[in-house]
Amino acid sequence: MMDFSGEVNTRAVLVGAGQNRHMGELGRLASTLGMEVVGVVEQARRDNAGYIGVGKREELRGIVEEAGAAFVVTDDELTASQARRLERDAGGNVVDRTELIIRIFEAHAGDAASRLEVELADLQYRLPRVKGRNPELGRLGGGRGGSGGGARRGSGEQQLEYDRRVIRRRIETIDAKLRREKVGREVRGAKLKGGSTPTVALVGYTNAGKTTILNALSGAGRSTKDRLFETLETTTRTVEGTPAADGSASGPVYAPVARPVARPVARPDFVVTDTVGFIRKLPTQLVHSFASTLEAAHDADVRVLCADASSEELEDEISTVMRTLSEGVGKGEGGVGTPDILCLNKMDLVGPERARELEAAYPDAVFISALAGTGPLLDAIHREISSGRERMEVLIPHDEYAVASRLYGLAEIYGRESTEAGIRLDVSIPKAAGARYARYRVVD
Ligand SMILES: Nc1nc2c(ncn2[C@@H]2O[C@H](COP(=O)(O)OP(=O)(O)OP(=O)(O)O)[C@@H](O)[C@H]2O)c(=O)[nH]1
Ligand SMILES: [Mg+2]
Repeated sequence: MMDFSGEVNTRAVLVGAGQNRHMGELGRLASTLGMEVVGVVEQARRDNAGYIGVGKREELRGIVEEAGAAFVVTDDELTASQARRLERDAGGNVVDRTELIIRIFEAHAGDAASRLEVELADLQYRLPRVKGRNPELGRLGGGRGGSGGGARRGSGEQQLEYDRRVIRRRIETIDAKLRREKVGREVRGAKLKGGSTPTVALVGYTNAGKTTILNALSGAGRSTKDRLFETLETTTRTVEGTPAADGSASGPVYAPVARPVARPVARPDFVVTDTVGFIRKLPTQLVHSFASTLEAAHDADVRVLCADASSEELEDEISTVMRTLSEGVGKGEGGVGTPDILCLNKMDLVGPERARELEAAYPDAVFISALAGTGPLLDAIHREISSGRERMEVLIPHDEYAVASRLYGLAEIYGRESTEAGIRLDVSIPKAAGARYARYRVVD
């Protein structure tokens, strides 16, 4: 494995070919791994043999030598032969975009499951690229058995076959293990679904601020960093029902049903899930690392697409996320449902003119700065939650406080009055839970 830290030479030259180049992002990926970008070479046309044309490879060699670069980093995944040719002609250690992202995942993987997912991606990446110990030696070994073509088969090729077999076997073992874990997750998920607490999934491009939003909503202390793929596990936290803004939730506040108040005095709990960020040209080998992200998006009652409003590539980043949600990663399951809320974050970094542009371009979006507060997002989430809800008035006898406290967990409460017969509540609750409270319903 390569070591990008310490005293080693971390200088890298970036190379991009074809129309779909994103050198700024490639630079951020490289520096996330600790590389120092010392040069950029681009070509509008992609060369099949060596990624960039033969003349450009010459030019690249000059830049690599002059800068004393150790790495050449390409913006696309290369085949084994493209990488070999580029390395031969340009010098430096060729690292393609896929390997770069897999290495970042490897460096950031925190728990056993995500390490296993990354190992699988790494093996799948390496399988078609195994070079035997030294294939050239196979020719020298001479005819050890067999005739004709068989005469070429020497120790180099046998080693190659052996290496591939070992990799394939390890792939099968990990694949089986991850499959078993997925079934376990589904069973647990189905149990959770049995409850009526609404679920919210935060999805989006890497570095959009999803974890910062989760922390702001729930008071969790998950790590956030200005680097790509900081989060590699989905995490779920409860956001407790917000009490009334005026702090009078416990007092006798009551609004008549006939005159609905704009804001409920109490809101239900929900659970919010932070997920792994997406990126363009997402390596298909990482399909397992995104499985639980796609599951979370699929299972959620409310999907929030978080985006970095200050990004110059905002539109492209939103459409990358939309596409990944609908098509999946590699052979992964897509079609997980479209987002319910578009949340444009980091508005503190956006000037007033651009802000007006964004408001015109995304009229339904919620604009926040997660560092300053998530109020508008919280309102939007509760609005979405309520849309699957039913408004009713109930009277719960004083001795049935277990019923009342269960109701507090899932209801938006618009009015509350303590009467002799019990506590009278004007609530909105999930339609699915409506039947359970039918017998407390007050019909005037
Ligand atoms: N200025 C500003 N910075 C923000 C805001 N929200 C998040 N950030 C910063 O943006 C960086 C990325 O935030 P994260 O919450 O880690 O982003 P993420 O979407 O979870 O990223 P990944 O886990 O890598 O996919 C961090 O440095 C945050 O402090 C915001 O509203 N304004
Ligand atoms: Mg994160």
